[in-house]
Amino acid sequence: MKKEDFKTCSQSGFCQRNRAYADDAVSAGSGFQSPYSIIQDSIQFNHNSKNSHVKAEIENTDTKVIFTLDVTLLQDNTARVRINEKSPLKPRYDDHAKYTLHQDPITVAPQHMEKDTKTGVVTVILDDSRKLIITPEPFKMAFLVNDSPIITLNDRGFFNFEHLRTKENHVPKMIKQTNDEGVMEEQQSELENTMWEETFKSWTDPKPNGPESIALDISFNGFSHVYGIPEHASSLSLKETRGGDNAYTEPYRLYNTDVFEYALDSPTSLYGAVPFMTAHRKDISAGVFWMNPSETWIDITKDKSEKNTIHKILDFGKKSSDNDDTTTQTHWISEAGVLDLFVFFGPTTKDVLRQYTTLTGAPALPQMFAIGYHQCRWNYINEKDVLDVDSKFDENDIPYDVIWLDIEYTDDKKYFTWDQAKFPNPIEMEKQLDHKGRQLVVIVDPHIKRAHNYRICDEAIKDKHFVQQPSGGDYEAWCWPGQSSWVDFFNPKARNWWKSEFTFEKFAGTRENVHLWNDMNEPAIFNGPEITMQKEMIHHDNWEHRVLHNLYSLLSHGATTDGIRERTAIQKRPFVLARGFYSGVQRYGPVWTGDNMANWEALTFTNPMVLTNGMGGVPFSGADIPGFFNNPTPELLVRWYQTGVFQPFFRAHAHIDTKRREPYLLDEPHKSLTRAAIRERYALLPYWYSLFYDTYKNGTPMMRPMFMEFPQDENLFAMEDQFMLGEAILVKPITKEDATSTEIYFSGDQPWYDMKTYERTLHTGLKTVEAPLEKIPAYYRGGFIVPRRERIRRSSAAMKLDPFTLIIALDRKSMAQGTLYIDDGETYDFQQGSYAHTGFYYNRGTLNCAPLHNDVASPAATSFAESMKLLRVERIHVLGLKKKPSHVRLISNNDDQPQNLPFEYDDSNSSLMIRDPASSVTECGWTITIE
Ligand code: NBV
Repeated sequence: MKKEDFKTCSQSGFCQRNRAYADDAVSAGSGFQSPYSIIQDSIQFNHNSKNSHVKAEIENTDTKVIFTLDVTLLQDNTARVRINEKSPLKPRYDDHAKYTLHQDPITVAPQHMEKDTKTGVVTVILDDSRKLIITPEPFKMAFLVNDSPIITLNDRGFFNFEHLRTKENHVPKMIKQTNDEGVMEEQQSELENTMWEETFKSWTDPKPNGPESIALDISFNGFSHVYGIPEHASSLSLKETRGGDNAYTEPYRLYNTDVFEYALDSPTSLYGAVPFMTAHRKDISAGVFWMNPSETWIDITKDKSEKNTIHKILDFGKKSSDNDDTTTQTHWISEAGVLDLFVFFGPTTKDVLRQYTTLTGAPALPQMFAIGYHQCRWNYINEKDVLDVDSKFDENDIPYDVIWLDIEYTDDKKYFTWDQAKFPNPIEMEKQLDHKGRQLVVIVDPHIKRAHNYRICDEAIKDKHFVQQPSGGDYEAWCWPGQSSWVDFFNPKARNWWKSEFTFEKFAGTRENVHLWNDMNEPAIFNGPEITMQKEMIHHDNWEHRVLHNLYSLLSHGATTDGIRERTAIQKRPFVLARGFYSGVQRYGPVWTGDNMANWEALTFTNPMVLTNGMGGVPFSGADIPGFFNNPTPELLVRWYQTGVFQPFFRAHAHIDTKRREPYLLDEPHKSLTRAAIRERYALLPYWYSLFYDTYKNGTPMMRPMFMEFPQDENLFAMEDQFMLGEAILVKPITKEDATSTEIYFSGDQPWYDMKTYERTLHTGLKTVEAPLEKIPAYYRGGFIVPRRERIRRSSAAMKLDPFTLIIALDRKSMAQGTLYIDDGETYDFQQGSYAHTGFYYNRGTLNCAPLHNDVASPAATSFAESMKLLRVERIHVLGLKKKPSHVRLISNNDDQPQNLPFEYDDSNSSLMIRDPASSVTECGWTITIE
């Protein structure tokens, strides 16, 4: 990475000012008091049966500027805190909510609200265990559970809201300094140098609005670990950034950028930004969402000292017995906009994620093909190449679902066109893929080549669809096509125009099995500051790029997704991959971790990065397999595929300068091992798809940190090299060269079963296990049932009517349960009830199932179940069955004559295999007994 191309905090004026503000507060110690106080007479309760606001005015007692405070309670243990200038010189950007939130948040009334007439302290009681307290002088807020403040705002007094001002009215900050002659004199602080203009490398940002940043400290009291705020190539449990063990020296930054050969283990910003953080400790989790799309920096420190100040000042009394004495203190610093903060009370990590996705939108349920294997390369050079690759997969019995075309398919990087020489008849090529149930993905970037007689460019110029320069006229800069302009997705007309470009008439050469890839949507600009757009450029309604930068990624992705959805009469769930992203992206589609390297360190970082995306409400993500830049060794390639099997987005991709590395090109044993890994992914598709459905319903990521399943086990709070896939599978990918064994940490007191040998492990704590190259250390968790499909096919489409295998991993009491979700795999009919959701229950020798559909008697549910009733279980493996049964019988509701089922029992691993019970997975009138 070229570090010098990207700013440090001290090279970013507002970050430097706010860090200095914090330093002043800390060094003044008890002599410091935040100048922000609530004007007590201004406190109002607007209260009715549906909603209630606590409104008040906050005064900066130094500058006398007045701010408005608006606190609301929302459904599902969520609170919102908004602060804006009361009378700003001009409006501050507050349009972010309409793009970020999926709908207007639903407010609820508190149990009780009161104001202490003497102190002005406001107490809002949510329920018997939760409340929030607002203290007026100085302004602070605390969110309490069982009288213990879990989250506190402005505890350290770093709240700083730079009001809009004119240069003439600005009162510069002066500091006393000794000059060269040793005389004390007053000088302007050097922080003043970047208030009205700021230079980085050859770029000068004219900053027409001057300083307008917002900062606040948020403390997580009694929490040693915080997670989330993707995207960084960093650890799962976030590191300290201002002193401490193994700390970074820079804050975590959220500013969407295209960082060439990005550094690992670093807080520098990458392509995406989600300002959502969760804290977890043994007894509780809680979270915050700092909804601000401008450049943002977050400092993290861990205070291991006694009680934090809010305890001392307000004496909230008892601390929860389960917390430790560490408080994780965070300092959020954004360049512009308003303060718009959500606090989630949890109490579990899964609750926090549900609360966050209720606001920002449910993760989209993808089409089935999207979770199969994707084969990409920069570039498959022509139609023949595409079809050759396609048939090589078949010749080598390797399943795959999607082949991808990178930028070279276009005519001179003019998106929505084809290079006629290389792709004279794309429709025919697509039909041939379709014939095998396969898909094509093509890339379309948001930069548009400035070229005459290029319809897209001509229309965009004519209708003013491009981002503008401050002086007027289209913004132009350099990108893949050469001189380019950028679509202004904030302009509703431009958005609609963009959407319409994906119709089959307009995007000639595409048909239904063609899907989309949005790259470079940070936006990446070759000759822009930090490889992106100058902050002074102008979007619709005259907003500077500065105030909305991170939203650009979200809106471009959203417009493409809408276009793809709307191009067919019967809507299909769109598939659009994007690189840049912001909160809410989960509504649209997957993201990937960008241009990684083909080396072991990069493979290692895929786990914390993808886990962190999940903790940031972005469950569908993955990394380029087996590393984008450079050529992987065959061993690295195999290990990367084995890892990718268990990560949500499973795509191989390669830089244009790399050697071809499609799995069938490998020598043995690497070819067979890679084939086996891909087949394992396909076998697990029913489980994956069922997990995606749960994620759509609840926001819980499919690939999740260990602590999410074992929240009480502190040994797991920073564990990132092993993870859970749903509740039922534990994975420890091998990310070290030459490894033949690895250590796995088994949590809980239930057995685990090796996914290949079915060998049972009853162990708590670390254990060394074998991990030769052919082995992916992965385990079924006792107590769970996993549905699989074992027949080997060429794509997921070909598996649609295949029967299932159930893996029943018994817990210590010989019980287990699991679910299977099925629908048509492509349309939105499931939202009308056309799906089957089946729970399987095993209880000491008896297996049966029950529908989990929320309206099981509805015509949609019954007709779907009826249409799919022939989908059957063809095999059952019961793991951890202590002794060989004498009979296995199937009892059907319609037929009282039990039927004996053939079975085999394996003494060596205590597993039972039941052959062809033929029981339906959508109609549950059957029981299997093991006697
Ligand atoms: O479109 C070319 C590449 C693409 O293959 C890659 O996946 C993106 O992350 N793109 C970036 C542009 C430049 C890469 C150096």
